[in-house]
Amino acid sequence: MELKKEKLLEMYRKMLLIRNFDHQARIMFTRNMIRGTTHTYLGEEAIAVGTCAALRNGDVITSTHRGHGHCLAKGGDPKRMMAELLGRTTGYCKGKGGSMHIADFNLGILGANGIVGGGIGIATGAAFTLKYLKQDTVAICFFGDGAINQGIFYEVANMAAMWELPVIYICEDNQYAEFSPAERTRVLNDLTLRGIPFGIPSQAVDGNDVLAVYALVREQVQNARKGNGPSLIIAQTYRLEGHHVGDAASYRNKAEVEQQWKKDPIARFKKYLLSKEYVNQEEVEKLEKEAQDEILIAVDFALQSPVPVFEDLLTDVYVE
Ligand SMILES: Cc1ncc(C[n+]2csc(CCOP(=O)(O)OP(=O)(O)O)c2C)c(N)n1
Repeated sequence: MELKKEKLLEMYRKMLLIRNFDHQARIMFTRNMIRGTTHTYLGEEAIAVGTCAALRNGDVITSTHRGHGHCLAKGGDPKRMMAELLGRTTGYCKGKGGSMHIADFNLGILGANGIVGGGIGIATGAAFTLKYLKQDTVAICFFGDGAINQGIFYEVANMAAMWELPVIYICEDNQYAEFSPAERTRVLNDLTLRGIPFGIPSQAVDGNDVLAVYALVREQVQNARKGNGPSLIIAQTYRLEGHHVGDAASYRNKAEVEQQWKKDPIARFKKYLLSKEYVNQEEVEKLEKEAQDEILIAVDFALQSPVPVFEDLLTDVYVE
């Protein structure tokens, strides 16, 4: 499938934004500037970016505790996201959510979620609403390979299939659920089997290949728009860092991680863009510098923004 140069470069730019965002978040965490923690999306950028590139306005997503990756891919503003991470009032949730709770309904970002599997029911409910309102838009549900073991997936999968809801479940199979490797959390390694009992078309894709992700998601989105119901995509990838920024990941060996770095989705896409002459070395470096600068501007914006005042502790956190 041939994509226009502008689209390809926009995809690369988004992947770079996510990588730089993670880099700055890690730095700020080590300087004790982030309360709690944050979970980097390092190595998984191709999934969020490939997926969101196949969407259009009106399509919605639900996300995970690695939410900033999905939100940036969907068009989220790095400034407001960084401000949220640092607990500032200019953040998406006025500084009360952190990276695990970013939402922007205007962009169709229905929320990142600290509850493992929490987005699965929300995306399915959103898909029901879209169908009920006779929209030809879809809901995308990002979740991890740990989350596919949660009961909620099996509760909603049957309903989604039965009612032919326009939802695409995208399982980011990064081989770990917190500190547990895949072989300790599943008997059958092939997660596409999880959709089969519900009659949900299920396919695996190389989650480090942004164009492969784009192609498969696009196909399934088109199916869903036509009313053909849900699908499950298992995007195979690897979490290049610890579970969260404070986790040194000493439970896995160096050789395994080094091997996986060779499949870095960003390096791979860059090589593709250069080899097909969509960009030359100078242009690619310019793009990289621009992404770096955009995130540094976001850091400055966040640091200059105020923290919430005590009097606002209870505003916006519940509905009367
Ligand atoms: C319901 C629930 N159980 C446990 C946790 C603690 N927890 C946070 S992330 C995580 C692992 C999730 O693994 P996975 O779904 O594979 O996502 P990944 O971290 O690999 O992206 C766990 C167990 C939680 N936040 N919510």
